[in-house]
Amino acid sequence: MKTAVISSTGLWTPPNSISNEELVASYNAWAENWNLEREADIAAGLIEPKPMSSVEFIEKASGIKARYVMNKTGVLDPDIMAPRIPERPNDQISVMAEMAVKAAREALERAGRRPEDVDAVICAASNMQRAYPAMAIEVQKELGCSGFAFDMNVACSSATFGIQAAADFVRSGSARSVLMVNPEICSGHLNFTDRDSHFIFGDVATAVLVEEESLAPAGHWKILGTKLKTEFSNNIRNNFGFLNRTAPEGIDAPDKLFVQEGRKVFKEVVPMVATMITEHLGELGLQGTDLRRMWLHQANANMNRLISSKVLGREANEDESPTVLDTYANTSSAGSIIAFHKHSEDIRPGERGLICSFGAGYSAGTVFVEKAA
Ligand code: CO8
Repeated sequence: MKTAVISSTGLWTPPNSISNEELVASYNAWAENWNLEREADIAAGLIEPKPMSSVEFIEKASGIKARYVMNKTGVLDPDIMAPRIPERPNDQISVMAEMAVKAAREALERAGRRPEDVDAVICAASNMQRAYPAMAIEVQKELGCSGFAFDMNVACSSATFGIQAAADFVRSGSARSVLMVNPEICSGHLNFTDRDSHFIFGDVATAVLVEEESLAPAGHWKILGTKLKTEFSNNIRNNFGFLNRTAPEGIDAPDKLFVQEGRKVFKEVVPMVATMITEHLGELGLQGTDLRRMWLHQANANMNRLISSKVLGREANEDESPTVLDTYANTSSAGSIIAFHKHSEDIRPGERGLICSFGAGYSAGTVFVEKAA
C-alpha cells in the first residue's frame, strides 16, 4: 500500500467581513419592524414578540466576533436579511467553483505542483449550488487537472471525510495527487432572522492537496491515521432539497434553512468527539500529550475548550488549540482547515497534530498528522 501525505493547503477569504455589532444592529432593526407591524396581536397576547439579539451573548456563547461573507449588503439590509448573490449564466464559472479554484491555486503553488499533475479533484462541502454537473468537475476543468472529479457532502465534516477519501485513493493507487476543496457559502442557508443562530456561520474556501509520499515537497505532513464516524441525529438539519421545490411556504421556510438544537448538539457531540479522539490516539499508540497542536472544528470556542480538556486532561491554551472563530465564525467543513493553514508554520519536523471535525449527521472525522523534514 502507498503512503498518503498532505503536501499543502490553500485558503481564500471573501473580502467582506461583518462584525457582531453590525449583524446584531441589522437583526434588531428587523425584529423591531416585525414587532411594530404586529403590535396589536402582540399586545393581545396572540403572538410573542421577536426578542433582541446581543453582541455580549454571541461572544460569550460562541467566541465568534465577526464573519466573512460573499454578500454583505443583503445580509445587513433589514428588508432582505439574506445574501444576494446574482445567478451567473452557464458559460461563466459558478461562484462556488470560483472560490474553490482560488484556494486550490494557493495549495498547488505552495506544493510546487502543476494542475495537470493532479489526477483527482474532490469538492467536499455542506451545500452545493446546483445538482450537476459536479462542482468538482468544473474546478477540474478550470484548473486544467486530469483524471476524475466528484462532489461529496458530509456537512461540517466534509473536509476530514474528503481527506480520508483522498488518502484512500492514494493508498490504493487509484490516484497519486488529489486536490480536495471546500468552498463553503454558509450564509446562503443561514436564517438571519433567527436570533438563536443568525451569528453562527461565515463563508470561505479551503483546499488540501493529498499526495503519494514520493511526490510530496519537503515539509509535508505524514498522515498517521484517519478515522470517520457518523451517528444519525435530527439536531442539526436543513430540509432544503430538490423534492420540496413546490413546498407551499417556499424555499425560505425556516426548515429549508439551517436549524439546530444547539444545546443538545453541544451536550451530545462533545463526549462523542472526545471519545473518538482518545480511542483513535490509543489505536495509533499515542496519547494526548504527544500532540503539539489540535486544529479542531471551529463551531464554538467553549465546545473546543471542553473537547481539548478531555483529550489533554487540562484546558488547552491558544497555542495548543488555536481558534479562528473570532474572525471567521463557523465555516462548516473549512474551519479546521483554516486553523491548520494559518497555524502550522511553526510546527517542527517530528511534531504531531490533529485535524478534527464534527457536525451535522452527526458526523466526525479525525486526521492525525506528523510534520516531515
Ligand atoms: N442574543 C441574545 N440572547 C440569545 C441569542 C442572541 N443572539 N440567542 C439565544 N439567546 C438566548 C436564548 O434564547 C436563551 O434564553 P433563555 O435562557 O431565556 O431560554 C439563552 O440565550 C441561552 O440560549 P442557548 O441555550 O441556545 O445558548 P447556548 O449557551 O447553548 O449557546 C450556541 C448557543 C452558541 C448555538 C451553542 O449551543 C452551540 O454552539 N452549540 C453547538 C453548535 C454546533 O456545533 N453546531 C454544529 C453546526 S455546524 C454543522 O454541522 C452544520 C453544517 C451546515 C452548514 C451550513 C450553514 C448554514
